[in-house]
Amino acid sequence: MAEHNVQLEDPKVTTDPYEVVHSKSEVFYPEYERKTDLKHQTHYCPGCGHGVAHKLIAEALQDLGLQDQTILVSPVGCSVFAYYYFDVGNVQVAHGRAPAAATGLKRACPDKVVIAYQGDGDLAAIGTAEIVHAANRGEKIAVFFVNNAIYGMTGGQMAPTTLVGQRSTTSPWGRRPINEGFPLHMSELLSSLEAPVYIERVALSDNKNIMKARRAVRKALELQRDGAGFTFVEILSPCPTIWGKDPIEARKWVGEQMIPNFPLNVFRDRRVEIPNTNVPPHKTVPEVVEGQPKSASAKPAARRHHHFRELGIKIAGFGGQGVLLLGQLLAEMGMREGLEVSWLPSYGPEMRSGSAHCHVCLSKDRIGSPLLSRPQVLVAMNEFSLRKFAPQVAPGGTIIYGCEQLPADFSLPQARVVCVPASEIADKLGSAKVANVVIMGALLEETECLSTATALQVLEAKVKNPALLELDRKALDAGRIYIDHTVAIGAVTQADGFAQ
Ligand SMILES: Cc1ncc(C[n+]2csc(CCOP(=O)(O)OP(=O)(O)O)c2C)c(N)n1
Ligand code: SF4
Repeated sequence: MAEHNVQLEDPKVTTDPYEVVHSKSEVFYPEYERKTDLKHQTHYCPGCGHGVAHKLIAEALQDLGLQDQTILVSPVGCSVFAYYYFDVGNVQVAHGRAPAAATGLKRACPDKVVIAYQGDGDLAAIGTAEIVHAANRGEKIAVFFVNNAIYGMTGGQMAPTTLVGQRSTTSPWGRRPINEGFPLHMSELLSSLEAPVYIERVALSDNKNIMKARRAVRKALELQRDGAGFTFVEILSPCPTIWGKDPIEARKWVGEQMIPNFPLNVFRDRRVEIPNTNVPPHKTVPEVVEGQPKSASAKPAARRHHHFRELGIKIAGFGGQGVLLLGQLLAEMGMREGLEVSWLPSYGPEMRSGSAHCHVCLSKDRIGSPLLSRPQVLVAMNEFSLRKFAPQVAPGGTIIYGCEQLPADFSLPQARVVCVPASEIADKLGSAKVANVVIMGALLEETECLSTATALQVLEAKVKNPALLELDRKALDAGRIYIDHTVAIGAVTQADGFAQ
C-alpha cells in the first residue's frame, strides 16, 4: 500500500497520433485527506473485510513482484476508493462494469496483470451480465469478488447474495425466496462455464480461513501472470456496520451463517485451451475500404486538404428516404480521405416511414463522442425534421432542406439554408430512390467537405447494379448543379454576387 500511483510504461501502446497518458488521471485527488487522528487509517469501518482483502492482494502483488505491471479496476461500492490504497495503475469504473473495463485493459495491454475488484451488489446485481460474459470469454483477468451479503455503501439494501431470512432495508422481514428469489451463488454459476481456469470461494471468518484466502489470492495472480486465463476468487467478508454487529461477532457470523450457505470450495482448477481457429486477417481501415472492387476508371482516394478540423453532420428524414445510407456513404468517404469518422443512427421501430436520423462526424482528430448536440450541417429531408432539428444547428452552420421552399411560417435560424427539391429532381432522373444521392451532391457542393471523386468511388464500390450506378452518378451531378444555380437563404450576398 502506498500513497500514489506508479506510472505504467508500455511502449507498445504509444502509437501515434494519440497521446497516451501514463499517469494518474486528474479526476483523482492527489491523496485521500482525512482528519489528523484518522490519517493513517483506511476509510473502511473497523472489522470490515475490504481492509483484509486489500492487504492480501497488496502483499501478494509485492511478494510476486507484480506491482509495476498491475492495473486495478475498482468498483462502485465501499471499495470505490481502492485506488488510494493500491500503488499500481488504477482505473475506477461505473457500477458493475469492472469486468468489461478489465477486458479492454487486458486486451490492450496483454502483458499487464489486470484485476477487477468488486462487491456483491456491483458484481452480482447490476454487473451480472459483465461478469458472466467476461468469464465465458475466458478473459485473462483476475476477479476478486467481496461477498458481504449486502449493499454496504448505500446503507444496507438487499443484495443478490443476501441470505434467506436475512434482514435488509429492502427486505425488512427477512429475504423470502417467494418474493425475492434465492441467493445467487456466483462461484457455482461461473463454474458451469467452459472457459474459467480457477474459481475458489474463501472466507475471512477466522485466521485459518484468512490464510486459505491468502493462498487463493496468490494463486489467482500467479495464474494471470502466467497468462493462464480467467480467475475468480469469491471472498466471504464481514460488514459489521450494516449487519449491526461488532467486528468479532461479524467474523463469527461469516463462519456460522455465510459459510453454510456459501460452501468454501475450489470449484475450478484446470488449464483450459480455448481453440483459436479461423483467425481473421488483421487489416487496416484503408486496406479494408480500398480493397473493395473498383471500376477501371476509379483511382485511389486522394488525400486532400480539409477546411475543417471537425465537421458534424446530422441527416434526418423518414425511414425509406435513404437517410441512414447517406450517412454511411459520407462516413466511408471520410475514411477514404484519411479522416476519423463516426456514424450514429437513430430510428424507431418502424422500418419505413417512421422518423430516422443519423449523426456523421468527420474529423482530423480522434472523435470524442459520435453524438452531435450542435451539428454544423443539417440535412432535413422533410418538414418535420427541419422544424425539429433546425434549432440545434450551430450558429453559422448550414441547413440543406430537401424541398423546394421553406414552410411559410418557418423562422430562420442562425444558419444558411439551401432548399433542394431532391425528390422532384430524382423523379425527373427516373427514380425517386436516388433523392438521397441528389442531396449528397448538393451537400458536397455546398460545404466542400469531401470530394466528388471520392463520392464516385464509394458509389462504384457499393452499387452493384450498373443501371442504378449510372442513375446515382447523374443524381450526384444534378445535386451539385442545382446548388451552383441557387443562392442560399439567409446567406449574405456580397458585392461580387456570390453568397458569403
Ligand atoms: C449505476 C448505479 N446504480 C446504483 C448506484 C448506487 N450504488 C452505489 S454502491 C451500491 C451498492 C454497493 O454494494 P456492493 O457492491 O455489495 O459493495 P459494498 O459497498 O457492500 O462493498 C449501489 C447500489 C450507483 N452508484 N450507480
Ligand atoms: S459499510 Fe460494511 S462494507 Fe462498507 S466499509 Fe463499512 S463494514 Fe465495510
